[in-house]
Amino acid sequence: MDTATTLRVNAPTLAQRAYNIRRNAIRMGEVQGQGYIAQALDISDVLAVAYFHAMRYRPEDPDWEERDRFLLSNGHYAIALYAALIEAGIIPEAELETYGSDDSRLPMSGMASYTPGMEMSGGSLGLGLSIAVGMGLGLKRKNSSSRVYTLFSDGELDEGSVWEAISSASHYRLDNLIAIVDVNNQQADGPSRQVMGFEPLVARLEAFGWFVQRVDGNDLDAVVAAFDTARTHEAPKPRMIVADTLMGKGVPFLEQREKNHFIRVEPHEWQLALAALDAGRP
Ligand SMILES: Cc1ncc(C[n+]2csc(CCOP(=O)(O)OP(=O)(O)O)c2C)c(N)n1
Ligand SMILES: [Mg+2]
Repeated sequence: MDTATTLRVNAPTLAQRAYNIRRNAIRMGEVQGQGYIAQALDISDVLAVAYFHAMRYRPEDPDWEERDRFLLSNGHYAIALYAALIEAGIIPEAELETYGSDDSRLPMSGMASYTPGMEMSGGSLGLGLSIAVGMGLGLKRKNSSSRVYTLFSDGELDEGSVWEAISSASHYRLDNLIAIVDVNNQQADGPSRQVMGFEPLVARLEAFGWFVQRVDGNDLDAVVAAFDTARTHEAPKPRMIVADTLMGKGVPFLEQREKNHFIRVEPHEWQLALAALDAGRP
């Protein structure tokens, strides 16, 4: 067995990566005692596939020109992205303890100027897709083979700017753009479909000229297949992955909690959350 083969055999599986991302997020949540934990748990499988299967980047050089870009539009999911960036070795694990504190590089809402690997500041919702369109266009004009990945949330589908970006991405035939929308059916004011209905989402996006796949965003095999197809599909269209997810995924008592948008967890519950996650450890 050569060295490369040995490394591959010993590399953590995607399921282990997703577990580690969830664990990092819970540990950061404990530092503040509250936060967007349920979203971090629902999107960890997608982030594991993005960072450990699909994307091209150099952990030791986050600004490497040839990297694929990952734009987090829903800035309140920063805790999830930090958890993935720590697992990817872009941010040292020790910084986890500083989450949300003064002078930390890990503020509660993502700031591109503070955090290595954070490509945009996304606290004001509805902007990421527009920025991704501009970046995708710019990369094409430079004849770059880098791709732009962007994650946004179902609550952002309420915003007109998102639909403008959806129009312009297909107008410019941005086949280097892969967008993922987290359909967890939750937003600040209640269940997303009740606040502002968006179904039939696949048909709508297809009508706007996108290549669309819809998957269970917590089924790693399905997510891998969707990312692979998004990368290799030949139509000159932007690609959307509609990921249906379960808030709190992996921690049963958080999966069942109502009003999961922003949770406060009692001090003793963090250890229970880690224990519940451990019970399903891959
Ligand atoms: C432009 C803008 N409007 C309102 C907010 C306040 N806000 C923060 S998170 C959020 C909910 C957005 O929906 P979603 O991301 O689907 O919620 P989640 O799935 O995280 O519960 C809102 C309205 C904001 N950050 N930006
Ligand atoms: Mg949501």
